[in-house]
Amino acid sequence: MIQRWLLAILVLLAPLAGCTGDSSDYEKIPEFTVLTEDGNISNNNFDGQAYVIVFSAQWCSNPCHANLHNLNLSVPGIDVLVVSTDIDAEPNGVTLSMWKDSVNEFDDDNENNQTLQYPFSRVDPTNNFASEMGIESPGTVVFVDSLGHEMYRQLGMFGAYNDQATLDTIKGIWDDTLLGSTE
Ligand SMILES: [Ca+2]
Repeated sequence: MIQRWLLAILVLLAPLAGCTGDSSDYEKIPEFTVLTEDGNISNNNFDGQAYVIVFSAQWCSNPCHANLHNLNLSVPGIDVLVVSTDIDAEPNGVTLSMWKDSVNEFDDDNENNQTLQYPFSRVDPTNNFASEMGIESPGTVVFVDSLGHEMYRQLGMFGAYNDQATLDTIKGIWDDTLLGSTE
């Protein structure tokens, strides 16, 4: 009787102990391939380095534009992959490069006018990376450490465009991502 009771507890605890496949509290993001106008990008392109994935879409201006520009204002030069969650290659006729242009125009009237160097991509409809991540809509930012663990997930806006507290928050998240998960 006692043994059966113990077994039940162990069965209940097993998924909690083994869910990440390693000793980290953070889960690895799934293997992925996304499509760009110049070819595919996959996990392998970021082997051994921390990076950020911005899930967005051609038709997402708020919070997506401010988040993208705040990322580059806060931590310029880091690797950021922009992914459209729309399975349509050109929603409303907007290509990936047209989309990138419109994101870059967002701050053209500001003193900190930027031209983002991030690759703009879209999910592969036959192997939808965003869905695998549980992301069904744009406006989500995921920070990935050098071992491929999801360290932080931002839903919606970090904060107002070019707001110093917001930029400091992003910097803190990135610094934690560089430190990585404890193994
Ligand atoms: Ca600009």
